[in-house]
Amino acid sequence: MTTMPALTLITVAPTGAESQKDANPALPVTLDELVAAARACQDAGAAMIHIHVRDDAGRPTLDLGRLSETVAAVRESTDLIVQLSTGGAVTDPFDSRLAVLDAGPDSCSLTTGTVNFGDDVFSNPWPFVTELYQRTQERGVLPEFELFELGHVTAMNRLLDTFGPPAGGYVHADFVMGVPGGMPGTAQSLAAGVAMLPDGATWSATGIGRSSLPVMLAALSLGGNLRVGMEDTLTYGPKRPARDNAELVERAARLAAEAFRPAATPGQARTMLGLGPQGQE
Ligand code: KMH
Ligand code: ZN
Repeated sequence: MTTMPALTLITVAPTGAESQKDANPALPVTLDELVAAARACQDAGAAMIHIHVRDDAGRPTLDLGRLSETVAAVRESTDLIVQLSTGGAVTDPFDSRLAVLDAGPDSCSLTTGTVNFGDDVFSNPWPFVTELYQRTQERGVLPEFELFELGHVTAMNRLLDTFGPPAGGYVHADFVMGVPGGMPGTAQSLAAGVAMLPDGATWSATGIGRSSLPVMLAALSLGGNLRVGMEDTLTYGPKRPARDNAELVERAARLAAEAFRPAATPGQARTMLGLGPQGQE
């Protein structure tokens, strides 16, 4: 029988690259809004934050100055593990996505393959994936393998077989489920993906839109960790907009506590993921 982990790592993905404030005014797009959301989410039980930044017009950007300023501001105000998106928006060029590591995050997302993304394509060709992975190894940045479909698990395993383990030795993955074009946000597909992970890997899962709650419950029952936030869903339930990111984190922490796997503090999460103290990975 599989032993359940004692704690649940909760990651908040507060902004993303796809939504605008007209869809939900609580979406944090300025630096002040992002830092306020980060603080509230830490208080609610988050230990890690997955960050996309916006420009002055609220559009997604990978501007390095803004990314660096954001990493510093979130570290100044919280103890959260700071993860920057290297996925960016579907329009972002590969060189800007690689340069995200120059902003010095604790962790970065790393999607291991291309996937249809609604009407668009989220492009992750193998040479880009291998270059990004090797840069994380050189810089000592923890990659979070973002897996949108089962083939991405195969590609992650190929990456590990070819280039060896991540910096720090821990394999951490996140199943992003229910994207139109990716794997469905169901317990069945999550169980299939988890069965393909290497021994000892830690993982979280998130369901886009209405698959948020089914994926959360399935992840808890399979011993996984949780990602929630307004990057993935702007609603709390049917026809009920989310009050803010903290409300989504509060629910995740409540369900984790009910499963007798309470939310990990940022310090406990750092130990779970083999990270050193803040800013010293
Ligand atoms: N915005 C999506 C195209 C990531 O952050 O690494 C990609 C994404 C994944 O959100
Ligand atoms: Zn993202």
